[in-house]
Amino acid sequence: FLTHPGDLGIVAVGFSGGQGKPGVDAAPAALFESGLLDQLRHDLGYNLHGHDAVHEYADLVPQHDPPHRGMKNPRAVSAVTKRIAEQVYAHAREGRLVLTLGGDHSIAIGTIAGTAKAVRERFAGRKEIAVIWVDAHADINTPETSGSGNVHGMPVSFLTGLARDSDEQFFGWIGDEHRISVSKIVYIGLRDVDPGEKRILRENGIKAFSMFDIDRVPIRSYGIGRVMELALAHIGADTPIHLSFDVDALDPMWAPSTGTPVRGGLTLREGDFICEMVHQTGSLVAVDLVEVNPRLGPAVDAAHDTVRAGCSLVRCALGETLL
Ligand code: B3U
Ligand code: MN
Ligand code: MN
Repeated sequence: FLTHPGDLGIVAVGFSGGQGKPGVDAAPAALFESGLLDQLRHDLGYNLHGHDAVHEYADLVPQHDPPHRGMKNPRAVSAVTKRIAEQVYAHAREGRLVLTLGGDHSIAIGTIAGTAKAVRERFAGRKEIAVIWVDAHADINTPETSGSGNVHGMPVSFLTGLARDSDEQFFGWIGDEHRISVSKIVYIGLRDVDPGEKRILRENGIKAFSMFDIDRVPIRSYGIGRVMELALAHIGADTPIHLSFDVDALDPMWAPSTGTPVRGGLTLREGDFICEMVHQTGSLVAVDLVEVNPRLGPAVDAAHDTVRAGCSLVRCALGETLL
């Protein structure tokens, strides 16, 4: 009801400044090399737009970028995410479903800001997007609660307005039209949440399904099927959905090549199922796949396996398993 079925805008982001490990910027090229674009075009039948370039945003990354409020590379991340917001907005305004391939998770500041703005405009301010954030981490630190200073651990706090800065060069460009309310976020897959983040989640009543909730042991846990029912019920019908999928939500068994792997995660099948359920709603307006780092991993096959898992998640979100 929202997007032109079949038109897919792609934003390939070769950026790693939201965290410290190089290589996550090489993910879009690795996903393309493994055949993702052909799968989307030929197997799923999408018309692709914007897929011919991997953006590196070198013109936006300053030589000297000292910390601000403890944030590392603050000017670069702010400027790059501002540009990504414009790119995603431009696709969404044309009625395209938007697929963003990261890059680290700081880029979701841009992708979600872009879809939030486009959906507000389309519905004359009467509709807000919901965000399904699939991740081992909550990424809701403020600059002040963060222990690492890495902005990929902060995107949700900037997007909800829990963190703000009046200076344009430090995310001051984020306006009300870009923001989402805390009631419209649902987390799935959490298992490595900082003490300060737990307090933020609790104080703001944010809906979160941890790995405990997903567990297959039928004691107090729901299992992934019930978790998805509850997550989608929380969002409500007829709400445009932005799916932001951090590959580290998957167990390192399936996605070892990522900056901060955490054991005890989702199986690939559970990850695919989340994506399938979101696709089935018919309300999907944007998908992010982030934190694939083909330069990391214990074994030779690690990067290959992780890229394959990433492609699978994207295909499921875009409707591959519909018969
Ligand atoms: N919560 C920690 C660790 C972390 C967040 N996101 C990832 N790791 N991938 C932090 O740095 O804020
Ligand atoms: Mn993340
Ligand atoms: Mn994560």
